[in-house]
Amino acid sequence: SGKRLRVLVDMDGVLADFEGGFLKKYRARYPTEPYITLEDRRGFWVSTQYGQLRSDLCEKAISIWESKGFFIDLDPLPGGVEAVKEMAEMNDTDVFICTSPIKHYKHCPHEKYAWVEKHLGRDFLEQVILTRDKTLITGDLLIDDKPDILGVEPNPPWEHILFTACHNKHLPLSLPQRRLLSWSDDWRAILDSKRQ
Ligand code: BVP
Repeated sequence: SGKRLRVLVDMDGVLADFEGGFLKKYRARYPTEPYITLEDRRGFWVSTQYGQLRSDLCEKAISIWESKGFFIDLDPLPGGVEAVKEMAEMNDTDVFICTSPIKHYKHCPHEKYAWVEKHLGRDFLEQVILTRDKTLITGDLLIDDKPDILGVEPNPPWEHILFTACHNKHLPLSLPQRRLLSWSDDWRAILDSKRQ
């Protein structure tokens, strides 16, 4: 009963393993440079932490995700593709993938669509939203690993569910924010809690 539930699901760090893909390609390209293990990652911005390690490593980090093949090669995070497919099959439920492309647009937007086609199928391309400002998108839930999701709309309609990632797992939860620890966690209960 009631209206349909609209779920927005982030891509990098929620469906696609951005951090793992980054570290693997960074170490392959810069084998003699220092790096930050996933255990030691802090803060959403990889480039910021690498810049703190040594200032020239900021641009070396950026060179990795600006390279052709970076986004399409990202591995799916465990259970994410299956969860999104199951969600999309649920009654009265609409699922959209809501992701921010990098400003270096040569490869990223194309590869994000290609990743969705590869892992979720061609029909799922209908569900892709590329935006740099997620506060403009309406929905009931936004499942995202970024702790602070800001934009021009001061009161976004969605509830942000913080998806746990290597960079945010030590953060104290700013109440009343809820977390999804992984796709093995009870995402169905979170969806049910928002149904009318
Ligand atoms: O396209 C991703 C990677 C990029 O920002 C986007 C985050 O999208 P959402 O997950 O919020 O949808 N990105 C960029 C940088 C540094 C840029 Br300078 C970074 O450190 N981490 C990161 O994810």
